[in-house]
Formats: sequence, structure tokens, C-alpha cells
Amino acid sequence: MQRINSKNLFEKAKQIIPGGVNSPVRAFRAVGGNPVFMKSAKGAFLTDVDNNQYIDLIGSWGPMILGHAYPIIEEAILKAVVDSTSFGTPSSREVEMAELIISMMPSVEKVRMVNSGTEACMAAIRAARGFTGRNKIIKFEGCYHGHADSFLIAAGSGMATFGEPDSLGVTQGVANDTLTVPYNNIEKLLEIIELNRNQIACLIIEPVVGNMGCVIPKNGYLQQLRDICTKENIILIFDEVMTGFRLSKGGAQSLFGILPDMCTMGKIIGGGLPVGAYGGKKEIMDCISPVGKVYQAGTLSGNPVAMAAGLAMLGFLNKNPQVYSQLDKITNKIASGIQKGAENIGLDVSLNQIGSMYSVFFTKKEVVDFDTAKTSNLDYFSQYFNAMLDSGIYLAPSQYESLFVSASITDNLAEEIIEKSNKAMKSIKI
Ligand code: KE4
Repeated sequence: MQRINSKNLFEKAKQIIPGGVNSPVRAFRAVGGNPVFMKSAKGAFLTDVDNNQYIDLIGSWGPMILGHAYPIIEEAILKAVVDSTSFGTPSSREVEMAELIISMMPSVEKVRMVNSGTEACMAAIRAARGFTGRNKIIKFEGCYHGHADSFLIAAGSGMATFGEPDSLGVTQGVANDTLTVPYNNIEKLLEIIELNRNQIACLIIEPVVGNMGCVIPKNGYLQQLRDICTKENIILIFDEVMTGFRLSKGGAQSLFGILPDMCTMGKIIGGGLPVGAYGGKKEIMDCISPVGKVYQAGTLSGNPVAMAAGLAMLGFLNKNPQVYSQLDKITNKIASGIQKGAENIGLDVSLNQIGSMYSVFFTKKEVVDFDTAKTSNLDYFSQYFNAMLDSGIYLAPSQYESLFVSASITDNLAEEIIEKSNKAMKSIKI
């Protein structure tokens, strides 16, 4: 595939944007070559500035669960935009959105809209600290909760991609209040709680991890977290920015039947426009300004156009829950086909799939945490990524990212993905 225009654009972008991208993980640093500049997308397909077409398996890192330019989302935005793009006042759509979120996400009794997943997670831990009067938080190695200082310790996603799980610019003071433990490991969690008894405000976790690649909680793990947090009076926060409205219309908390005290949301919630949200128990949310003394604000929070897009997206998912069983079926078909293809050529891969999330790790180990995720052969991953890209399949340019299947991926496209995956794996130079 010729990607001349992408290359030229990237050269220009690098002069005026750090790394030529507005988010590091888009920079293709882990897979080599230049990022592909897209100009349009429709349904299951992306089209780049050189008119190459790709089947999209990342969906803007999660939001595009129905596929691109989905008619009901587009219509909602076009209808809303003629009434101005922002009021900076309360609006009826914000009330409708809060009602809809509360009806879909079991743990949410009150909710506050923000503009990104980072803002949602940042505000949620501030609320937990304000509510409990405690300072420390627990996060998990390889999990990512956005780029707020408290989270840039042992973080996944782009941080893991560049092999720098801790960021410069985060003070020791902040880092001292962030405790990290391995995912899927109760013993280590109990140890760190014992060492910091009565100092921990909250535990924030991706109930299903996307940011070290897709990693699934062991049986009973989430229930154990719930029981420990209840016993220790630690606020349990499910970061459902990725899993919310993705794994079911009620996210992972509905799928696993575990009720956190708070949850954060993003991605799908805005139908592709910038929206985040955090919510939970009334008594916690009522400590948020202007009711309580935990301050959080945002010029464009609850933006009317973004709310219109989010209402269209969540309204559709709420009324059509069969989408989830369809997504699970087609994703399972893709994942099983890829696994079989690898086995046929004796290539060691470990494949994790749940709902419409999956990841291929180039290791024979079962991937259950960050340490086992890091046993994946990153050179094989990079070769696989580039072979798939050149055959017209767009994957996340990092081993430490989950893939996302959209409802626009048909059976035929699933067959094509499997066939091209088999070819890509055969091309890997061992
Ligand atoms: P944003 O601030 O990027 O909207 O959300 C942060 C965030 C919070 N929690 C989870 C579980 C997340 O996955 C994210 C963001 N995810 C990354 C991809 N893994 C966004 C892509 C990017 O950084 O460009």
C-alpha cells in the first residue's frame, strides 16, 4: 500500500505537534513506520488520505461500537448543531442523559458529565478522597485511567507501549499516594492494605483490562475486591471508560454482577464526541460542588451537541441489547479463527477475548496480568501489525491495547480478518 500523503502529512505534523500526534499511542512508535492519516470512515471501514481502505478493529479506541458514521448518531448531531454548539447553561439533554445513564449502569445513583475519561477518573478519586478524608489510592500495574498525575505510575496503554510506566513531571508527593499492585493477585492487594491501613481512600480498577491488552479478571476476583473494599471502607471504583456500554448495556458491573461504589465512563458514552462521566452512590456524589466541598468543573461539560450524540448512542444500545450477543458471537468467531490459524503453523499465541474486546499476545503463557502480558514477543507483534495493515486491516499500533469489534463487522468481514491474520502470521520471520 502506498501511503505517500500520510508520510508527507506526518513530516509536517512533527514540526508543529509533539511527535506529530495529539495522543502518543497514535504515533506508531512501537510498530515502526509512519502513522496513517485517515480522512473518512463509514461502517466497518476507514479510508486514509491516500484512499487506502481498512477494516477498523480499534474503533477510535472504543467509542465506535456501532461502526463509523452510524446514521442515528449523525442525524442527532446534525439536528442539534443548528441550535448552537454550546450554551454554558444547564440544558434538558443533560437531565435526559443522567436519567439514561442511571437506568443503564446499576451502581450510578447520581452522575456528573465531564469531557474525557481522564477527567472522569481524576474527579472520581478526588471525590473518594474528599468523602473518606483519606489520601492514598490503589491502582493496578498495567491499568490506565487517563493522564492525571496520580495515575501515571505503573500505567498501561501508551505508557507501557513506550516502556515508561512512570511519567516525568509527576512529583514524588503525588507518587507517594499511589499504591500499585499486580492485577488478578489478591495476596499482594491484602499485603499493601495491611501496610496502609485506614489510609486508603479508594481502589480504582479496569474491571476488564484493555490497557495492557485485553486481560480478564480471574473467577471471583472482582467479588473479592468488592468484599475487601466493603470490609476496609475503601471506595471501590470501576473504571468503565472502556467497558461501559461495551461489554453490556450496563458495562462490566452488569456483566459480572458486581456493584462498585463509583464508576467512571467515557468513549461510547459520547458516540464519538468528547464525553466522560463519573457517578455512584448518592452520599458520595453529594460531596461534589456545589452541593459538597469537592470541587470539579468544566466549560463544555454536558455540551448539548455531545449530549445529543450520547443520547442517540446509549438510547440505541439500551433499546437493542441483542447487539451485545451479536458482538460476542462475531468476536468469538474472529478470535477462535485467529487462534486456530496460529496453532496450524505452530506459532505460540495467547488470545484473550470477552464480548467485543480481544487481544493477540505472542507468548505461550496465559496472559493474566502485566508481567505475563510483557512476555509477548513485541517483534512478532510489530511484524503482525504491519502485515495486517498492508493487507487492509487496522489494528491498535501497540501490544498493550485491546482491539474492539464493531456491529458493522459482518460474517464475511470476519472471514476476511481471519484469512488475512493467517497470512500475516505465516509471514512473521521467527
Ligand atoms: P481519555 O482521557 O483518553 O478519554 O480516557 C482515559 C482512559 C481512562 N480509562 C480507561 C480504561 C481508558 O482506556 C482510557 C483511555 N484509553 C486510551 C486507549 N487505551 C485512549 C487512547 C489514547 O490515549 O489516545
